[in-house]
Amino acid sequence: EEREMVKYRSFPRNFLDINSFMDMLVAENSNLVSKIVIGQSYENRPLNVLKFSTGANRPGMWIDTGIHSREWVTQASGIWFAKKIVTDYGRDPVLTDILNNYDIFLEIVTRPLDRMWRKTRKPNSGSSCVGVDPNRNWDAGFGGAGSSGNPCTQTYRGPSAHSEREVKAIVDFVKSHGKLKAFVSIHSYSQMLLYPYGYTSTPAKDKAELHELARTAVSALQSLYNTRYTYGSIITTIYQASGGTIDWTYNQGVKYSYTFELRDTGRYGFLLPADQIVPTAEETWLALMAIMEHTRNN
Ligand code: ING
Ligand code: ZN
Repeated sequence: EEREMVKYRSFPRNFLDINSFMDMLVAENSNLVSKIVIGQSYENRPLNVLKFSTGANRPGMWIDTGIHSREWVTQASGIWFAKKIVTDYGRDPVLTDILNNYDIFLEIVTRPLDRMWRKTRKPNSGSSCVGVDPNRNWDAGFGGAGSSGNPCTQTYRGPSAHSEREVKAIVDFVKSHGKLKAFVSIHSYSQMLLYPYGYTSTPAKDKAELHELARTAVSALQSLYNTRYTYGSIITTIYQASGGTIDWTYNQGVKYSYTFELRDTGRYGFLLPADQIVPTAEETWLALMAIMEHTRNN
């Protein structure tokens, strides 16, 4: 139990750190956790996903953190969730039942050195600016308003949908899995729980259910430290954004597609103080459990 914390006096942060954290978690819980590689990054690092599974051919639920690397509280929360899952399996009846019926996939994307980096690492031809926004690169309203064609902006959509290996790897995984029932992509900051759509103001066909579940999830989250979240569709709650992750997964038939924007609302923003990491992960877990429990029941 305490061994990781001895080795990691703080949270694992870089690729090698997170990779060894994953390997240790797998070694100590091999009945429950394995590490799968869904592709390679532009820098040829493996795109590792933790798979929590207690049986074959189960439907799945997906969680990703750190798709935008500067959103540091999200990768740290991902690590906390991984520990929480192995600790609570067999102890928490709801999580145990979820894992007896569903696999959970958790991708914790690792970070480049630049503290404020958001995009992928691929150079853009004809430009000195590097990278594509991995949350504008999906084939859902690709190229529309709320994304940019300029490689030097933070919301550059890339030359074509799924041009980025990091995006294409998840696309291929979602398609080949075929039975994902929930897809939660975790960003920061703004304290919001968002559901499709971002590229259009046409309501999602499951909007009423997604809205009600978001309400339940944010009230579970708030119950711990009174952290207040707003919730609603992307376009009505944060801003118009096209080519976003969960719009694509939702259009693929993954009904419970959500994006979190974790703490805070802007006081510290991406530079959230370290003493808020664990509280953020703890409260977010309550919302994730609400989403996973609802998914299991439906
Ligand atoms: N915010 C998200 C962004 O990529 C978002 C908001 C969520 C857009 C879901 C589209 C879909 O702009 C951050 N902080 O990255
Ligand atoms: Zn983000």
